[in-house]
Amino acid sequence: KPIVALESTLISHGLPYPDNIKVAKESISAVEDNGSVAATIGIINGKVKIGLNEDDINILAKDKNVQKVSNHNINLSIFKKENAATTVASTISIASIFGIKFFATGGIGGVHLNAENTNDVSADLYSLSEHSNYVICSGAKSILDLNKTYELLETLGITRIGYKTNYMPGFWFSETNHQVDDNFEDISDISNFLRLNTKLNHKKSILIFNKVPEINAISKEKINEWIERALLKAEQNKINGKALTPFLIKEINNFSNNKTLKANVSLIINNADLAGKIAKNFYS
Ligand code: PSU
Ligand code: MN
Repeated sequence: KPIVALESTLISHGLPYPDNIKVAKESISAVEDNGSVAATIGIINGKVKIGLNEDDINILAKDKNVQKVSNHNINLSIFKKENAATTVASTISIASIFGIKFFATGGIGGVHLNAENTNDVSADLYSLSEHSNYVICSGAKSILDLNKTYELLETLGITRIGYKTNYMPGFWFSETNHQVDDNFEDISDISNFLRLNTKLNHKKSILIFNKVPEINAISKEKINEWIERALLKAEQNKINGKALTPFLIKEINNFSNNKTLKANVSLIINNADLAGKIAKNFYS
């Protein structure tokens, strides 16, 4: 069936209330308007749920104690019967168990800036290489070292294709200077390629890059300025580990007068829409 998995960390930790509720709901509608089925994944009272309902989404969007779980700590939230939101890494781990191939998100995690000193590399990259999901995203988040992220994707055997783009997108900005492995101009060609991959039993994920809608794209120069300010603040406040990504995004939303938030909202829904279209085409 054309099922598209959606993650929940962007609801709990990526976006402020009430934008997070709007994005969660509109992403589901975007998938379903294309004839596919949306399955938002998260953990409610220690139970993994595939297909969060409105009440579940409200909990993850509003409750202050929601944990952010990746592959290393998801077991603990289940054990402690917590409410928890799944990242790209843990969402695709769960989706894979149940044979859900498609997954849409905003931007994946990756190699952080200054990773040569901190070793902070998102588990998203390794999870993508351990599973064979088809992931629609706008590249990796702008706050990361996108050069190193691009290279590590290649090293890990993850195919990077563009939908109407020759370059890997930069999340809030349209294009990095990193060439995609191939650019596809239409959805049926992407489906054909993914069908072949399924036949080949290719064991790694495939990233399908979709640019932020043009009217909400921000210049790379502006973004880099905000990132520098946010990184400085993170260092001063000794923010690290799983708190770093949400902290940086929040700070930059402030610096940008919510321009980045607007871009983030629009690209997530746009990616859900494309995922709904590709999944529908793939299974028909
Ligand atoms: N995309 C967004 N906002 C987010 C995230 C992605 O637009 O908040 C989340 C995803 O859940 C991703 C996670 O898996 O950030 C990466 O966190 P970390 O760098 O700690 O691995
Ligand atoms: Mn990290």
